[in-house]
Amino acid sequence: MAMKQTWWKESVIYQIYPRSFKDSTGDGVGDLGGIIEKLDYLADLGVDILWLSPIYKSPNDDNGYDISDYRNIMTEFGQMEDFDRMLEGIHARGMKLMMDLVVNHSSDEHHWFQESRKSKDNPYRDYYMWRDEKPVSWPSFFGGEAWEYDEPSDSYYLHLFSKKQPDLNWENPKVREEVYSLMRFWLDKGVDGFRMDVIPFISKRLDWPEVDWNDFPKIVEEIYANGPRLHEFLHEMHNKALADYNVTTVGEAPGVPPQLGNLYVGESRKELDMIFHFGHMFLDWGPGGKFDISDWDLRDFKGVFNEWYEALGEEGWVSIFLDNHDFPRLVSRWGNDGEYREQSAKLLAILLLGLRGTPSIYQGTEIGMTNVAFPSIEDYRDIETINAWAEAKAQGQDLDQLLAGIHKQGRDNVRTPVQWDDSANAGFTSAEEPWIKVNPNYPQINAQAVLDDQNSIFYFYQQLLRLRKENKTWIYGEYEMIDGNDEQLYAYRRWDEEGEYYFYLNFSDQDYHNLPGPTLASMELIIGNYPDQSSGHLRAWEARVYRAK
Ligand code: TEU
Repeated sequence: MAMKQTWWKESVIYQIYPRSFKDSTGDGVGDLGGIIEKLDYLADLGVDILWLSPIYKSPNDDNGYDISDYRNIMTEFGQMEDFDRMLEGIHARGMKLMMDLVVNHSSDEHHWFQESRKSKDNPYRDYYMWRDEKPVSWPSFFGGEAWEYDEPSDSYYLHLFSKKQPDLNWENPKVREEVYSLMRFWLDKGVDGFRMDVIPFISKRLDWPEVDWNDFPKIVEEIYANGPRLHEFLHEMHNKALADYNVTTVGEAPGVPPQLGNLYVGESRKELDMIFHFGHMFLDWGPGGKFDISDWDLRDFKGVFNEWYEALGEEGWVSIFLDNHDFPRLVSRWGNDGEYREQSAKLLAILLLGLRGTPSIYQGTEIGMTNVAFPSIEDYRDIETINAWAEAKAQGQDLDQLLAGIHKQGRDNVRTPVQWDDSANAGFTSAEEPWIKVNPNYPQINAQAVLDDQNSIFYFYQQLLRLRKENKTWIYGEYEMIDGNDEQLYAYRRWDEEGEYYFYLNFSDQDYHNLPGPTLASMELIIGNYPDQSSGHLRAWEARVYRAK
């Protein structure tokens, strides 16, 4: 069966975290005006779809992932006029806009919840998940219990994330109609699609099973995600909100194993176009969770991509990401952000754009931004980090060790302001203090510096984006790992009737000899990350792509 060809498979996504992108008003917080200022920069890079983390009204308990009004813009980000101007600017440059849709939960400050909590007979009561008795104990993502006691009606509500993010009750048809209606509101304004936050969680297990708090990934997969009515809801959403528009969707899919993938994105299912799969995101979590550092192994990393490729076949599609606003900087996590920062950033660029799937580039990746290590907890802003700290402190745990974990895995690693130039606060804001400190490495690592250097990471991305566009083999071609699952090398072949490409990526500070595949001399070099590419072996973090003649 031939794979269906379509625009969103051929596109590249660029994710903007608006709070940290660019401040145009001088209040220390990024905003829509800042995005407008940088549209030429993004068009020049060559990306197709801008995905914006939430820009709706929000009290910002979780930086906008707690929405109090789905039809208005967050005060610090601007007004609806700014939104309209931004959308026009995006379309004028031939790009598209993807909004973040956060409908597993709302903010507790949304008027639905304000009503809902008033009394058991309030018309909005069933918009959320309420229980009269203390329910079975479930862990929340941000620490503590997922059930919260609420005084006014003497009962408990569910919040898988913070207690200011109550979970919506999708069993209630009125809730579903509200969601479809707000989706149509934005689609009618002309947006081109949605990235759907924790969408596999919307159908709850109403038998409320007991869980083992020590195995969080298992709870996510078996209890929180993939609930009994999930696919019925997604199908209904497709019919009632999406089918009439030429738009695209990508579901954030933690807890979805490869064998369930095509239930979400199989073409015949009419649910979602793509999902972000998560297997590789947990490889370096220890038994104590994300801040419990453990090593990752390239063989497992490759295994994740191999399994998804096999599981989806010609039937479904994924979006490929190596970092986003929730996970460490890709070069700090999968590369070497010290001596080989440039080389490893370019190697990862090749991987991101050279697998089968729609690549998603997180802001700042194109300039080689890295993790940050703030010396004090006072400098951190993320609710997940702050809650973990408070919990560890209360339990008398080793706080130095936790800080080391935060340096490696904390979400603020990717939320420091984008480094535009070497002026104060990296040119992000004219305010004295941005909402979160700038990474102190901005004098060396910034957009101005990469734009001034023809060999920079930025232009490498630009070149790769062009290559992917010009070579459909890079997009639709088949994929096969050819390195025998080596622990240092990731080598694979992509091919179709138009061509055959060999990708070689040396994930190591050591040289790599004896490359698998045809002799290098028999092939044509397409791109590589070292200036001189004639050597018969790969040097530290060297990556090359060849075309077979
Ligand atoms: O993330 C969901 C999710 O699974 C993350 O909580 C992830 O596991 C975690 O960040 C790892 O530490 C989405 C959003 O992307 C995230 O920013 C939100 O905080 C969360 O949902 C709640 O809306």
